[in-house]
Amino acid sequence: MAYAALIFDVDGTLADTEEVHRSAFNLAFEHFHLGWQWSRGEYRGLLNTAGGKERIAAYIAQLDLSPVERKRCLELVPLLHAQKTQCYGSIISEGMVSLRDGVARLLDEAQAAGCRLAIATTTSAENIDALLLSTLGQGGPARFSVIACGDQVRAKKPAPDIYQLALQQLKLPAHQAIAFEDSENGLRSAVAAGLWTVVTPNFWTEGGDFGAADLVLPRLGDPAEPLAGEPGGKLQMAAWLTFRELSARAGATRQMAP
Ligand code: XBP
Ligand code: MG
Repeated sequence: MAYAALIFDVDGTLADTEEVHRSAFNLAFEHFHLGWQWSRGEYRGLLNTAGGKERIAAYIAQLDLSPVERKRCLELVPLLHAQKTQCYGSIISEGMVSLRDGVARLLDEAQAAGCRLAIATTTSAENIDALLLSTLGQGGPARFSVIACGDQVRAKKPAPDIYQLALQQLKLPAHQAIAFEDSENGLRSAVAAGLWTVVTPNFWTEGGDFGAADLVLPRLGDPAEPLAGEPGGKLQMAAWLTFRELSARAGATRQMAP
């Protein structure tokens, strides 16, 4: 089966961006003199809430505040998040964050095979633009036929809405696309949308329940950064996930599906 589109999650999948997000949140908190600082351990837990604005609101909900103070903090969330997004874009534009290994290669292989690329993410269009420009250059954003993101849907991951929107804009049925995710929320969203899903966990998401994934790899791998124990472990054709093997596996699984 020739797959018509690969749909990528952004944060944690295309690139390991959550440390930059965490820094940007803390810079925004400093800017508004809130005295809040999210540690790595705390942020790991807060990541269970998809969406930066929702994440800040979830944090406020567990603070010991008077009703008046809580209301004031919640009213500040949109401004706080706008400041955070500005800080995130500045850090990403410095070029210190690169794509995870294998991503650029797989994007090239897919497009060479005539397969479209798409994005389905909780983060904002500004953040996506900053990351794609910084990692793929001026032509980066245009390589993606569809970018479904952030507030375009009301229900964020783990709801399937963002993947359903991406499929709708691609004009494709779920069985003609493959999803790439890094987190349990993202996997649940893609599976609920009916997509064959590859999961590449990272520091922030390792240990999650990825049992519903069709393929779990530590990363996509590259000739220069082959996966240990491959081929012969989960992969047959190379020590990195090639578009050819991906299509063969997804197609074979689909044919076996009831
Ligand atoms: C991960 C998220 C986002 C980012 C922060 O998105 O949940 O909320 O953590 O970005 P993805 P915003 O679906 O790409 O994994 O502050 O813009 O939400
Ligand atoms: Mg993610």
